Amino acid sequence: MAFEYAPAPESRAVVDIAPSYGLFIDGQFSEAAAGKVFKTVSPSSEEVLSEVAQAGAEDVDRAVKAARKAFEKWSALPGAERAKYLFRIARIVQERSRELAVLESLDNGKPIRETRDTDLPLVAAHFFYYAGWADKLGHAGYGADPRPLGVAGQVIPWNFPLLMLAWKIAPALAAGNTVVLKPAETTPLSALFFADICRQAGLPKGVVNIITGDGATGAALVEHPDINKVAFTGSTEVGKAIARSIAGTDKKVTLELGGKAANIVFDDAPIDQAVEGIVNGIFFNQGHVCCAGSRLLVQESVAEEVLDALKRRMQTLRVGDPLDKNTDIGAINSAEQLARITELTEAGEAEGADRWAPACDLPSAGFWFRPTLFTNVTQAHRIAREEIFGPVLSVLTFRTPAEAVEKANNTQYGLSAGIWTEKGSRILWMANQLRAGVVWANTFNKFDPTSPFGGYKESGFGREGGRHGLEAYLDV
Ligand code: TXE
Repeated sequence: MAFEYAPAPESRAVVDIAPSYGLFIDGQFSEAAAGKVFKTVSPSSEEVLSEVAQAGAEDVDRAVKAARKAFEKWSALPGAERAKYLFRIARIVQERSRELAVLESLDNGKPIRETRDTDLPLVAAHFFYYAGWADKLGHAGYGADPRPLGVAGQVIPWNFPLLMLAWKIAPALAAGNTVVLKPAETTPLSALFFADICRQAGLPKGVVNIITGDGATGAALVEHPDINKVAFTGSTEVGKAIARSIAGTDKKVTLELGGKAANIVFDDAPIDQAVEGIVNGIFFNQGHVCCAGSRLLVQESVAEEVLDALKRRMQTLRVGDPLDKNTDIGAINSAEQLARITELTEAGEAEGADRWAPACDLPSAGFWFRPTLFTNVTQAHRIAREEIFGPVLSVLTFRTPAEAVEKANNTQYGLSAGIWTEKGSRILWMANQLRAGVVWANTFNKFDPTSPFGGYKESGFGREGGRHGLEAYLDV
């Protein structure tokens, strides 16, 4: 009898979620001035996890004032002192990573294997990395004494809640700024747990403030006159609205927006390895990834072979309970996102593309979507142009490298791309031709705190990560 490895599901009991949370302002949790709250639910069960304060303009103002007051002392601290706090935060994240991984999987819906093995290690790595810069800003290549910008207003999405927080808070603090951060309305909990980590690390009050709320809260933060820097990750539509709203002010801004990445497979690529890369490219994190490889461009001569292997592999993907260590694809983050994915996939069928998905049982409660493949896709189809932000892959073919480049670049976006080939010279040529901020070769969705990340075209501007990520928080 074949032995099937079935580890026990991760225990929900490792995380203690309070029935309600306030806003974290000036080192204290407090209710919103208007007393408003909203519920955060687990997308895999629709269970209400907690009730969270809904910040209004008055609360935003209080948080910005706290950050402004804290800025004077924080920016004047020697870099080595700021580094100590960041190192301490990184270590506490490591110590509490099991608890945080379960929390993130509950609130977001992503598989525990991903929160445990990808999100949490990267969160700690970003704090360690930027801690290392805090006393070396004079050596970053921006002059002997680069200055922090002041108070940063940061708005993050729901797809990597804690990791997006780390991308934004770690470089801001290392450079001497203070922050007011707003997590997304469907995933506020890990940011609130992070507030507790700041207290545990003894971070001076007001250096990090967490305000929970919706788009209106985000807009109030971005438009607050005493913010010096806006950092936003989210939809291209909201990114453009933010750019318009701060035009004419002296606020600095970085925007990390949508994508429609091409994952390009040449006929000399090792097929099995490429298939793993295609699967990782689009099904990692349910495809809720701005740099997801959502368009597969496969060379015509191997298209049939690649698609056969891909379908076989997709049949083995397990969709279900995020806390089950066997799960490959978790829950879709919200009913709204599920509706968006459903609408676009229906449009794909209506426009004449062929839809395929492996048979699999989906849980009755919660928000779910089968891993889905579209063939017979043309560049004019909506599913080839618009960001679906779900586990849905659109397949196109090409004959020559030049045609691959032309198709890959035929998009309003320019965040990432992947190339699968044995030829080093082709990788270098393609990487130079592709209008994408990140180009992966024979891998996909690899992240590292030392590398800058960001987009061309409507995928946004500015870079996060690496030395360039520091520049976004310095007057140079
Ligand atoms: O994004 P929003 P949504 C894309 C993806 C997805 C679509 C919609 O295609 O299907 O966007 O997702 C805050 N001023 N991405 O509706 O609305 C909001 O509260 C200031 C790609 O969730 O952009 C949340 O905290 N802030 C993306 C954050 O912006 C505002 C990740 C993102 O929400 C605001 C997420 C306003 N006017 C979605 N309106 C990526 N680049 O990774 C909303 N917000």
